[in-house]
Amino acid sequence: MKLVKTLASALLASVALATTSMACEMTLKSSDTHPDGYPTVEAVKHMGKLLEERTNGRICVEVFHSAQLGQEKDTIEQTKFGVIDLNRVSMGPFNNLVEETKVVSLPYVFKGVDHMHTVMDGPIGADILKAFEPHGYVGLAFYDGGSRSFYNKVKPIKSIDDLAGMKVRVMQSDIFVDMMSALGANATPMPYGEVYSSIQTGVIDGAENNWPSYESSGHFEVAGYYTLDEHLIVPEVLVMSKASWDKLSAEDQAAVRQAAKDSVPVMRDLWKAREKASEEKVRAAGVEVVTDIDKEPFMAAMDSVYEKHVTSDKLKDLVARIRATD
Ligand code: GTR
Repeated sequence: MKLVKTLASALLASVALATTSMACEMTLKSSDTHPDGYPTVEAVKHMGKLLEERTNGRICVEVFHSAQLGQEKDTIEQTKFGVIDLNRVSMGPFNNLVEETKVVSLPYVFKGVDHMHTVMDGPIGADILKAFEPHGYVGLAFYDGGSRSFYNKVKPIKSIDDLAGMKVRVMQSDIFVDMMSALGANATPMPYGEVYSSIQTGVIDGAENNWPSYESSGHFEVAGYYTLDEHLIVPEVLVMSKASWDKLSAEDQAAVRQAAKDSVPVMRDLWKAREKASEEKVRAAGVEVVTDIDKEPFMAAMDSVYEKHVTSDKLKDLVARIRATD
């Protein structure tokens, strides 16, 4: 009897599985470095749900979270070749590939998160999304990445002087390396997934990120000083492989674009809630947070970064347009 029951439930389970996979003619593979439940992961899942509903279950999305498909820089390459269909990454690791992404990765380029939203939701954002296409990607939507601040395990950073000689991990882009040099620190570009152990073993003293990443990565456990200098507000982007995109009908392409667009407000709500929850968790864990930091000297130190990286007319124009946006 027990065997019959087991066989029957196994049969039912396989029928259920077959029904789900049969319904999806196409399953788009999506990558994210963050764990399940993180706002970016949930936003892409939401996008997938919308797409599945709107295509009567023909097109589905499967999100591979927690860097299951690799670290961001590698997944960006795989996305170009269509091995990965969708990818949610920071714009930082795209800097050396898509020039236009550099402008939104410049320190203090935005006046705040609201300003970033206005810029990215408007014509400048539309131009940056389009800029991905000649490089093998279709830019679909921008997500929030909050503002990034420094954390380390040595001492509270209360002024630029405290950063002198510190070894700080940055995302893999020359802008961030030069940003750290301008602040008198030693930049160590490395993949996100290596940061925790590198702080633990002393390869680096600290890194920089937003509240949700500082919390979800566990970095706060090994680097207990966080200074809210908010030097970067780098939006995140959801791209699709141009190779995968070209396999879709015009109608399905429009459905993908719309579903991605519709996931943005959902992401922003999730983000706001997660920022608060992460801050609470980190503070409760006893992290020392420096809030009364004078940002002026940090901003002033960035001139050299702009001089070095904003050289083409295209980038100069984009920066000017961002600055002219209220
Ligand atoms: C996070 C961002 C990730 C990744 C990470 C990093 O804030 O969401 O996409 O870029 O930072 O520092 O590498």
